[in-house]
Amino acid sequence: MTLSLLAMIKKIFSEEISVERTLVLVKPDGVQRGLIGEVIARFERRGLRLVAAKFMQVSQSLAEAHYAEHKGKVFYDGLISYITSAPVMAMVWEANNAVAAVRQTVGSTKPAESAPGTIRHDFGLEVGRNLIHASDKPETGEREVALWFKKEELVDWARDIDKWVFEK
Ligand code: DAT
Ligand code: MG
Repeated sequence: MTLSLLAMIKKIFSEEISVERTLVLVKPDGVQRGLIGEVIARFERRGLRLVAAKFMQVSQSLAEAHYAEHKGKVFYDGLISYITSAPVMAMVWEANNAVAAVRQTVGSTKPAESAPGTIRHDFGLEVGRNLIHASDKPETGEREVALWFKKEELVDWARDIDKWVFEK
């Protein structure tokens, strides 16, 4: 009896749906290589909903705030100079369980190890030129969206096709 109750609880949690927002950046190499449209097309066709977008030059202070968790690591200085070296396309995408879905489409951190069909695999070779950023956890998504966008830049909207993408 206790076991089946546990199993039921597990099942409920594993199928839990949460509407999430995730920050996506087309990094300077992606912008320079003309891949903004390619990246947007992949998320659009997967069914995610665009909530905000801006094309911008990243300041030193924003770069440092965004990558604070990596301060002190050997690649930190290179990471900051890379992200501030040319404009980025910053976006917020929304869906049920958006964070995991977007990370899956993005691929793993090192392009050489990411799965075929992912953005990092299909367009990249090196970790220091991995084209794209995506929030890694729902809490990170919330923090990063708030860091990069003002509340009034986030557009709450529904699409006519939402019922054909989302079951609930
Ligand atoms: P991700 O971008 O997949 O979330 P991360 O948060 O661990 O990866 O690191 C942020 C960025 O830092 C990553 O996109 C590229 C760079 N980076 C991470 N690990 C690295 C490493 N071992 N050598 C060089 N750059 C690295
Ligand atoms: Mg990360």
